[in-house]
Amino acid sequence: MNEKDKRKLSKFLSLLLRHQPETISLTLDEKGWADVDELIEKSKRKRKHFSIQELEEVVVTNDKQRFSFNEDKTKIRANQGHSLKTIDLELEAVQPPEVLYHGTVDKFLGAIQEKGLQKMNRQHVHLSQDIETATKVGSRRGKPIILTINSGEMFRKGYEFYKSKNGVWLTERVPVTFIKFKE
Ligand code: HQG
Repeated sequence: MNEKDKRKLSKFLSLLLRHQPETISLTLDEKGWADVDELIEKSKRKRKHFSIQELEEVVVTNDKQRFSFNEDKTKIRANQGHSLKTIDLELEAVQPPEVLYHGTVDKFLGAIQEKGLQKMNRQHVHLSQDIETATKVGSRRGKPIILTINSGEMFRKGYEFYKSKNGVWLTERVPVTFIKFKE
């Protein structure tokens, strides 16, 4: 598969496995798993043709490791990023590093200064372990602005943090007091 086709398939999988499985009448179980055969078959009906080998290639080579198979590769799910409210990824609360980062853009700063970081359409607020990753996340929307999050202090105050299988830090919300807006 060339890079373009891989990116296309990855986007299609994100749509189905995180946001709108109904696009192809795909069933996700409560933990977000879709049956691989059903996924391939129902995609085909919508003229999206791919083989199990191509699916495997996308899962293995994906730049952000967005997807996982179960042990016998009969099921697939997204590792994070869901907007579907009922999916439970069985994430375990873990202790975060002292600081985490969030990449955003200028136009959201006013609202963030007022309400803190909110999960918006997704299940969690997404935070990055390093500035480089946060910069990439912010750049999706324009000139990136990096917020520094006092995650250590949040943790000591009882806020829960989760780390997705692909290394994204997740939390319910970040109140303004734990956000440093300028270095
Ligand atoms: C902003 C990508 C107004 C927030 C990335 C962000 C990530 C607020 C946007 C993953 C706000 C939400 C998630 C508030 C937060 N008022 N705006 N109170 N609080 N915002 O896409 O973090 O490529 O849902 O700053 O790598 O940008 O999809 O979140 O700009 O891990 O795999 O509202 O998506 O991964 O946007 O990105 P998103 P995000 P994938």
